[in-house]
Amino acid sequence: MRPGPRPALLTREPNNPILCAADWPYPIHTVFNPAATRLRDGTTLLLCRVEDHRGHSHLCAARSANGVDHWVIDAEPTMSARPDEFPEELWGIEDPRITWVSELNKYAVTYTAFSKGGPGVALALTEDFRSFERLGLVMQPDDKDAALLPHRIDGHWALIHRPMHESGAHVWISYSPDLRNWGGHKLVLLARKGAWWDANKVGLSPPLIETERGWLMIYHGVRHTAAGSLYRLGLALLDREHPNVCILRGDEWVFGPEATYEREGDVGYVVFPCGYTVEDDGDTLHLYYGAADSCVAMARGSIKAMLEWLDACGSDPR
Ligand code: BMA
Repeated sequence: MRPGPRPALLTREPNNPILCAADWPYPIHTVFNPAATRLRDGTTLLLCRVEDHRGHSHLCAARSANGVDHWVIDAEPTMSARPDEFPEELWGIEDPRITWVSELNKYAVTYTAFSKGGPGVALALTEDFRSFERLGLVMQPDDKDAALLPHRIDGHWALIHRPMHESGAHVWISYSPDLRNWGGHKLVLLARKGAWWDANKVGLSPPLIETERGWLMIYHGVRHTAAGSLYRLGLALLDREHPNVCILRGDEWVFGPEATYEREGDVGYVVFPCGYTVEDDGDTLHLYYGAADSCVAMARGSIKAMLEWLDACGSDPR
């Protein structure tokens, strides 16, 4: 055990929550679990999951110069479910993640498409967050928490995702030559067992963060209790050339629901990030997360400090 107080690797923005339903230009029930990216001009774009009064979700973009306030929200849904052409979207589209793919000069948006067959992973490409080219379901149900890596690994695209299995919900990676056909499936991160905070169910939170040391993964772990589920965040590091290999994993969670807006809402005790941006210093992370499935909040962290924490407190799970 390491002596001293737990380091605060993520610090909440004092003005949290930064976005809520009352901010929306049209009637909505809740807004949460946003994807994030910085556009070429430095603007922060959040692609938020918005739940309507049927309980169905769509995606809506909010833009801000500083990534904290003065959000300009699209006047209408930015990306709505289109169940007529894509039946897998019958009950809505949820929890997007954005990856800038320089080879394609496009953003890849992975999201959960929800329908009678369960939640599956869908992929769309966009240049401007106004029109979207759908590639359809890339991972069949039950599967979610997916993000594309920003470039090919050994000639193949790579997708992190989280299929469900009776042995637990673990993080996997799959490879594709063309973004349509996927194979080479490999297990990346196992949910632990028993009393652990990340027992039985883990999943990728925002897309992987590429560093010189490897791919930094912020993942969520779910603890089932008599009162419900507790969603917390942990850290792992994946090998740079072989992202299926986890080289370091922390034992302790680094962020969990503490603030009132994280503990009270439609689904209390949930922090659920789907996106981050990196400031101009190349190190300061803005982590955007849904709080209690009800609003959007932000926390700041340092990539360097997270890697140092993994060096000090993590271990090689192999
Ligand atoms: C997960 C996802 C998230 C949600 C979380 C807590 O399974 O569906 O969208 O925030 O549960 O309800």
